[in-house]
Amino acid sequence: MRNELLPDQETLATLEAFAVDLASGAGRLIVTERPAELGVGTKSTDTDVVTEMDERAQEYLLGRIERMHPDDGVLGEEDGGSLSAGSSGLTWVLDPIDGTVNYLYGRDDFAVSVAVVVGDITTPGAWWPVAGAVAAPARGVTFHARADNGAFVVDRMGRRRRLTASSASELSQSLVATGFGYASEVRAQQASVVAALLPQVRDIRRGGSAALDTCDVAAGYLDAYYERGVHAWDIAAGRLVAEESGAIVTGVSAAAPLADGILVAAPRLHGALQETLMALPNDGMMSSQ
Ligand code: LIP
Repeated sequence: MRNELLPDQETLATLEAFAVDLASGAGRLIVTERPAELGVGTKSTDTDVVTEMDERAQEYLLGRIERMHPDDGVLGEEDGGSLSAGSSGLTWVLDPIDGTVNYLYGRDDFAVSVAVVVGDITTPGAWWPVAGAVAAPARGVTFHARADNGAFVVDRMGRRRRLTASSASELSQSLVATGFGYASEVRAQQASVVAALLPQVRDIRRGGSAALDTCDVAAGYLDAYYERGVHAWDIAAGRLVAEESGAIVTGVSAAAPLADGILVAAPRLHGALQETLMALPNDGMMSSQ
């Protein structure tokens, strides 16, 4: 199904370049135009924050996509997750600031995630990212990929490196990232899962950005990342970067990404980690779009 929907490589190259330009441009905006007094609101809980720069970055992204690709669909985090369907068969999936709490606190691990997908973005297992970029302005890098062409990271000097997921195969030697929802009752359940996993792995990391955790597996900076409760906009671009690096991307226990969260792992580690996670108590997070 994916291959039937895949645009040709020339089109994909153009889409990838546009995704890089969009993510990098929004990344510059949220850093250079951040006001001294940052306006902050909340969403699902009082710790689920949205800043005025999340909204400005999404306006920037939507405006450029509307001008260049008026017939494409759009799914943006700050639209309350509402899908604006298009007629072209392409849907842009946007997280204007992923790792918003890190951005709020002045920590470096935040990113702008821009992906373009084919298929039905509202149904896990029925959509496939075909081009995308994750810009991490405080790190000075942008990760990017297009289908069947490999994954890359480019730095602020313009140096570009192909990404390859790690060769890790032993759970006890693996560096695993995860993340937690914003609701306290869910966090308590997620804590019990990570507490059971911790003695079985090298160590755990909690970075705060699903987009960067996913790209970090692609780059070999992590051996795996799992999280329940993330949304398509958090991981759509990072999923493609990871898949093109040779990493395996599935649900936590399901085959389809986002059917029950996401699991991104080095190819020789994925099976053992998924088996271990399946044996741990489910943290109760429902499927997410
Ligand atoms: C974040 C995710 C992260 C998760 C955080 C938060 P946001 O997205 O990228 O993986 O653990 O709780 O959901 O809210 O910064 O766009």
